[in-house]
Amino acid sequence: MNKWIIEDTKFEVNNVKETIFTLANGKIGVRGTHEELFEDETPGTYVAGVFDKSEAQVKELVNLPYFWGIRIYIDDEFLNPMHCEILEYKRFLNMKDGTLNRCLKIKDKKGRITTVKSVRFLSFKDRNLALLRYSVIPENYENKIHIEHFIDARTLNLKKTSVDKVKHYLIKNTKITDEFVYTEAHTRDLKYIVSIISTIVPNENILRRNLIDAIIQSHEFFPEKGKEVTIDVYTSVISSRDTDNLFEKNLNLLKSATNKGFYKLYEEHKKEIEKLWNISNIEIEGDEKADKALRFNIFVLLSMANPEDDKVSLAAKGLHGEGYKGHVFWDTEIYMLPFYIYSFPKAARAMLMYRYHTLKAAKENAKKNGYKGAQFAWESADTGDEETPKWGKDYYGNKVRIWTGDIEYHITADVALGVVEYLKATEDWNFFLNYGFEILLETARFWASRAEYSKEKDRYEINNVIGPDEFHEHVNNNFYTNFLARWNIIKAIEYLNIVKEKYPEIYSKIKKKVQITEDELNHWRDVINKLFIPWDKESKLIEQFEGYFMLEDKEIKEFDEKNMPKWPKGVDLSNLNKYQLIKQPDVIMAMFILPEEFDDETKKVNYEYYEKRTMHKSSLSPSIYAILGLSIGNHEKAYQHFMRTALVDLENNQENTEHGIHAASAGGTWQAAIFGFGGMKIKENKLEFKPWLPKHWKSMKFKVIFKKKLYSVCITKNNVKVTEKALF
Ligand code: IFM
Repeated sequence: MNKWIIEDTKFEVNNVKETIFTLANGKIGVRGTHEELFEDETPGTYVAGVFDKSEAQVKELVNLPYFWGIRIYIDDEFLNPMHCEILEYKRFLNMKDGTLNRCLKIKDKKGRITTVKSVRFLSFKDRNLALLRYSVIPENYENKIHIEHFIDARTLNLKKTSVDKVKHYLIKNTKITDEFVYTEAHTRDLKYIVSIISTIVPNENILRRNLIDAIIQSHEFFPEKGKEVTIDVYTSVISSRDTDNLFEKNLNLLKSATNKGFYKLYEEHKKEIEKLWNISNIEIEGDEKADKALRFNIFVLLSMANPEDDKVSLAAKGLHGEGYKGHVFWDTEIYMLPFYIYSFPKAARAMLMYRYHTLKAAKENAKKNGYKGAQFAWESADTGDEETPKWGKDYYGNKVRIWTGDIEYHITADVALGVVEYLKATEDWNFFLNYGFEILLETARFWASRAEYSKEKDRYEINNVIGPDEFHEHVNNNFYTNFLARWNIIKAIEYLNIVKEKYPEIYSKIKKKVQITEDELNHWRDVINKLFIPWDKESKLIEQFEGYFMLEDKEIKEFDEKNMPKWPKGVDLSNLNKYQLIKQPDVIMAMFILPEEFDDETKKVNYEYYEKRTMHKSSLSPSIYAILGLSIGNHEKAYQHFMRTALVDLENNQENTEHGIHAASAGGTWQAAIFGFGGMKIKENKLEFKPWLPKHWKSMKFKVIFKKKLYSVCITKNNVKVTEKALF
């Protein structure tokens, strides 16, 4: 088993594989459809940050023209592989160099045998560049062959749905010359422009045409029997997010790419991706399945980030599909950010800068809802405005109101947590003092205004919320929300004191900018002291929210063939509010995030209670149980949860991988490896490791960047070896 290769051996249309074989470089994402683009495939071409609304409920990441289309004609007759006998087929994603490769040998109805080979990549060096090499071998005939490259502008968002499909762009300014084809997709109401320019090498014998919904450039060959003919398709994609001067800029980019040539571009790309792997690769010796699955999740994480663009962040489904419409959730800060903090801090900073750039929208959001400070949107797109759709479907397919955008407030504290975690591990005070601090203060201010004072109980409460467990809506005093809200205010005051002492000038500047008064700080202190946290320290068991323990109790007893929980008998899926069953960790989530705040016994008691009631209906769930399980010594289950999260897409265990990758689960998988099995944490400003490896694991090796230094860690059964390495 090659540990860098994800293989496909069955030639078919399969929307799940399209997600798994997606290539993305943080700027562009292209789903792994076959080059021919078959009828039932769901092609997806996305550019980070390019959104549009038009008839959709909310803004969506636009599905742009598909630029990697190829068709072969033998004597002007289309050779459709779907109508041929498949003699050989292999497609593989090479995670090491970020290429998608395919080899297909087919026999058509006339007995002609043709081998077609392709390799494609999105450059990690020049993120605008997309390269495709396509070769044809007429194995047993000598006829005229056309290899046609097409850019398909028929793409739609949510193509397979009956009512939600939307065409988000119009094609304009198309130019066809002897040298290239050029086109622009103009998004309909947000007016982003995406410019696509493409050419074929060799550039002789090429016919270029503009059809109604496609541009084609085709190359005519007369090859000898058994002789391979090849074209290289160079495509450059930029958008009005990059420049105003789209045509000239893109033409120059294309020219410089063709001057370098395919091989040099590949080498440059490979060098960049190798640099990333040199830091982020994790090796597990003794468990090939876990080793490869973990690597795939890291590959996904590497594919999504662009350290050069701080006005976009990571979507819940990556650049890999249209699930959740390309929106950014708490998934980024809580699940994915730690990977970047410890392996790719520049990308982590860019993600946090996205929150800084959307702070204005978060402040407006708070104001609109009657609060102070900054309330980050539950789902956000380009501007940071709230983009959660109001309507969705329940488990029976019935139309239901979605309340998360209105009342799933905890994201505001999650963003603040991301800022603090980043600072702790990087000591990037420049970021903190100029941007992060303001986020921390404005989010604390939000919580202080969101907490309602009950005179009767002489306490603050946060009522009518949704916590991380989204089965329960409109609950009062959700443990996670209240705990994190209080933490957020405590941290803001703590850092105010640190900044006051260490950076007095910045302190005065910020105090003025944010306009914090002593009265306000006194109010914050009052909220810290009196915010109700539903935690009975005697029993150790924490109630997820007020009234949770009164709900009907149904424990999970059965699991399906993918080892995922089955609904207990008799559960009404349209009224999950009434059971203690939960979708994903909530109390346990707080313990994962702030582990120092809970003793081992409390963690154990709560883990045992909630684990039996967690349906893992969100892919965000298993990784947290893996990590918590390890911290309390529940090793066997921890491994099971780790494999669930690591295989979420490779085995499609949530049964929705076709809609895009589970990006948070990818981050959670990394965290389960490093914080869980590796037992890594920051203690007294230093890294500490308390590992535990499953019986069959011989070793786990990884690297992390901590406070601008690179450390290589090798964990075996009886030893942890940490070595400092040079950081380039
Ligand atoms: O943010 C998550 C949420 O926690 C559960 N539902 C899916 C969202 C996006 O991944």
